[in-house]
Amino acid sequence: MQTDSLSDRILKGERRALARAITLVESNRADHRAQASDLLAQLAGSGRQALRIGLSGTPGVGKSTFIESFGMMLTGQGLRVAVLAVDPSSARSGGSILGDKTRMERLSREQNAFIRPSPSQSHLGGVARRTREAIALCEAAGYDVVLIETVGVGQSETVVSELSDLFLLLLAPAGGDELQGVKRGIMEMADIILVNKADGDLKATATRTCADYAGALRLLRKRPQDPEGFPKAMTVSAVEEHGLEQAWDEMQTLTQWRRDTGIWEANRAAQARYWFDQEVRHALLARLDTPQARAEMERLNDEVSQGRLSPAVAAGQLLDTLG
Ligand SMILES: Nc1nc2c(ncn2[C@@H]2O[C@H](COP(=O)(O)OP(=O)(O)OP(=O)(O)O)[C@@H](O)[C@H]2O)c(=O)[nH]1
Ligand SMILES: [Mg+2]
Repeated sequence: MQTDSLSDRILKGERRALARAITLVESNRADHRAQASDLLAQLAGSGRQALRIGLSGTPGVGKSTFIESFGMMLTGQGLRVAVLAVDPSSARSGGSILGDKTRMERLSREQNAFIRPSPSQSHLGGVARRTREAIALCEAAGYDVVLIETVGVGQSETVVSELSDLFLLLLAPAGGDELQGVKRGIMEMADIILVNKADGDLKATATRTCADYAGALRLLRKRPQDPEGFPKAMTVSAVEEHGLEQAWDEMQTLTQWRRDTGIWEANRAAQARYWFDQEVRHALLARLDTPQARAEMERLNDEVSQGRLSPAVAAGQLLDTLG
């Protein structure tokens, strides 16, 4: 495959080239990895940056519906929108991916939109790297907004928040009891909480839920990355397309403030350091996963279990053989 022409086509914003490049970064084949690295290196100088928006929410809260409505609103304003999904677990079946395609039917037909369903599950480190590289490709292809969706299952929120400039938490209207159900750590990551389904019979409950979360957010420790009034909670209806423009206004206000204060750049720099650290750890673990290392570990295991070596000394010997 000629990565040269592929990079040209990506820079021109060709969606098929972008899709092919993402397939390349998702591949585990060594020759594909090498091509992907070349390609990313060629595109690194494009200087293009998108607003990266992470979006999390429990199954059925309306993530797909929201992305479709919100994405349509953005493309309606002339913006180019890419949608990526992070799914580190096997929780999502193939059926849901098909479901997403039908749910995002309008957006998937939109010229200025690019939708990439989540690749099949793998370990979190692999997913994070592939998503990071896919984001870089979307930015080089000139997308203005990259939406990164994840289903709220715990660890994947951390990955997504470490990949995004803004983190949205989508919640459903609920009684007061369920407020406790959102883990504090996830609340602390949110820049904006959107209580979806604020329509029809659910509208009053959604308004109440929103007020509850607004109260809960005020109780959290103030974060340096927030101006007055953030993080905030708002109601939206993805189906009736209410509140989407207000939500977008708030996202832009927050982004502008963070850019003006230098927090935006500092956040990206901190994320780069975080991923560097993660990559080093993963690479070190991968070295334990070779036949030689496994055989050596097996041998040392016996020594340790028979009391001939202490665990610490055996570990030291093993690490020495890794070089
Ligand atoms: N009333 C109402 N229903 C909504 C709204 N948004 C989504 N729904 C409904 O909620 C259900 C789930 O919506 P999805 O968009 O598939 O939710 P999701 O979060 O993507 O779900 P998963 O992909 O399974 O995690 C569907 O029946 C939607 O029609 C809304 O704003 N109002
Ligand atoms: Mg969905």
